[in-house]
Amino acid sequence: MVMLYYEKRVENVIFFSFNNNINIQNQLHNNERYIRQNYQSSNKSYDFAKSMPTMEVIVGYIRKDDSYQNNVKLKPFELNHNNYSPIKGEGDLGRPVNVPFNYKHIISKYWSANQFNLLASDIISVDRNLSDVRSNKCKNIIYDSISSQASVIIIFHNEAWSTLIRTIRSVINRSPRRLIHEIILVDDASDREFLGQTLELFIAELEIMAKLYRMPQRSGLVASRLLGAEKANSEILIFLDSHCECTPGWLEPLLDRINSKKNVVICPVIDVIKDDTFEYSLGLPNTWGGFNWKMQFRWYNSKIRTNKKRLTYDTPTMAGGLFAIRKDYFQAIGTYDDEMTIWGGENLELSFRVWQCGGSIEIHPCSHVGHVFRKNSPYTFPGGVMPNLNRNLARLIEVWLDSYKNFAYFISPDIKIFKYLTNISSRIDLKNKLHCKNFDWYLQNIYPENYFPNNYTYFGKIIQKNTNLCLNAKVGINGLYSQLSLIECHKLKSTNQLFIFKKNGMIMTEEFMCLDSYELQLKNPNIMLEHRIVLRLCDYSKSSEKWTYDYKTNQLKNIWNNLCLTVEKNNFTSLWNLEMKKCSVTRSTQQSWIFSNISWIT
Ligand code: UD2
Ligand code: MN
Repeated sequence: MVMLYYEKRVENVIFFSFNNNINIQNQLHNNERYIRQNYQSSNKSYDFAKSMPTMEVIVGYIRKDDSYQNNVKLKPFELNHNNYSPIKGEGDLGRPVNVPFNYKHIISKYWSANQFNLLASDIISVDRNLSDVRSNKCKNIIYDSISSQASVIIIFHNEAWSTLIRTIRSVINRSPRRLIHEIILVDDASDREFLGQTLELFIAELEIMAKLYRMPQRSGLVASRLLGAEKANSEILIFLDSHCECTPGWLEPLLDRINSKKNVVICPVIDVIKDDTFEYSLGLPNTWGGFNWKMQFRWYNSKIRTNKKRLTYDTPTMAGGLFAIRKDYFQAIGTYDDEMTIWGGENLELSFRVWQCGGSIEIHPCSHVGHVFRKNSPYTFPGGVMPNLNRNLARLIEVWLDSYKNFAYFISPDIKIFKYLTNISSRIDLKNKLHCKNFDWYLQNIYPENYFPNNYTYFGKIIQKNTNLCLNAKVGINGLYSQLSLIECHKLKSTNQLFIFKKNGMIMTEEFMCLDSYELQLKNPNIMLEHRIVLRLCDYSKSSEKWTYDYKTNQLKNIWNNLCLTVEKNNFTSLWNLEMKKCSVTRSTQQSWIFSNISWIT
């Protein structure tokens, strides 16, 4: 059944090429230069090693409101015109390209078509060099026992020319030839003209075997990757997004880990290629993947997950786009849920499945690949963004969340309707066949940092006793713009007022935020030190994010400073201030808190 389905798609196999040395790139790219001589990158000195690590990225996140998008519709000739026109040295070694102000309008015009700065990408050579960003320890490892080759699978839908080709060239330029069997491109029904014959001619000239398959109709990333995987002829599959750049030494660590462990999904460190300047920027070390209440993938790094016994470290989930896996293991574990359409959900689905069914997901700190992180999706979603995404998430939840299904629906009721519109029986059969463990096991053992209602005393509102005032957490992704306040309790169900009091004493809420207390550093030593309460990204190593609750006095005491959460009225603003004060019976009204347990189980 499944075979037939794909065979139908394969009718469209159109290309197969091998070893031809004529370089036709120049011929293909002698397009009109819209970037004139005066277009130069800034002379700002750039020291890669000293560059500040950044982790401002969002993956697996679609904004429902796209008000900040510019709505310029490009004319077909503009979309189909390939302006790749490299300027020598631009962006070399991952340096940023800074576009002069008078080009801002062009950048903005083309931005929505790709959700990145196409001008910057177009003046950087597709063969740009990148610095070797590995640690010395990584650089010194000699990989001489790797016995298998990889098929690198790159899927794309309406990718820009320069980003797609730079992805391919970076694989070729920075992988030992003996370790790459082939590059497989799968075009998910793009309609940009240069991705047609121009691309075919281009890959015909590549110095390693490259194949291009085309989906007959827009199907989404799962179906495209499945086709690529099926066509791959080597033992190991490596998936990449179509806007990546591999750095020196990226490949060997991935293959090496798979050599010693068969049932592993191994991911490189995903660094950031900035969407505006195309600067290659190192991500924070020890970053790992989790997910939030809405079942969106999230990066975290506040809790160190590195492993003393081996170089790779475990990650509860992966971002989804960049990973290596044995082909036979990929098949044994049930490839992808092939009813997931367009985009989203498949990364968590594969992550849960691999962990719950006996495998592992690991990140290799010695392998670095850059990815252009975008703040929004550039392409259309046939059928609409939310129907596609919510159906995928309903499938994920129905198959893998077990007793936590209702929690996910409690948080995102919009997803629930799709559970009735989609049939998951074949995936349940697979789960039974593989004897997979349940989601509670996964949360406790693989993702103990989770902020799901798991191993907890309370889940619900934190109310000031005898009032209608609730702790309110305004949370931002990666802790940005977060704020804790005491305001009127919401009647509507709002996640801002939901907290989990874990059995380990942590009070956590959405987006990995924790109630924490700290000492305010005052300049004047004669003034008494002040302690504050704050909403912070959970750290997991500090006693200041642990609390005890006294059932008799209803006081909430911080373990680190032994102070109690106290309400003070601000006489100037008439707002309620949250403070940390000595626990005392005389302050009982200001220090009494009630946890209202909310049931999400039914
Ligand atoms: C992340 C992943 C992405 C995928 C996604 C969740 C990384 C770096 N990226 O989002 O791989 O797991 O989360 O689903 O981990 N594409 C198609 N057809 C489509 C839509 C997308 O071929 O209908 C291609 C697209 O050209 C790209 C890849 O799929 O090469 C991933 O799409 P994306 O780059 O928009 O996803 P991203 O990086 O935001
Ligand atoms: Mn991507």
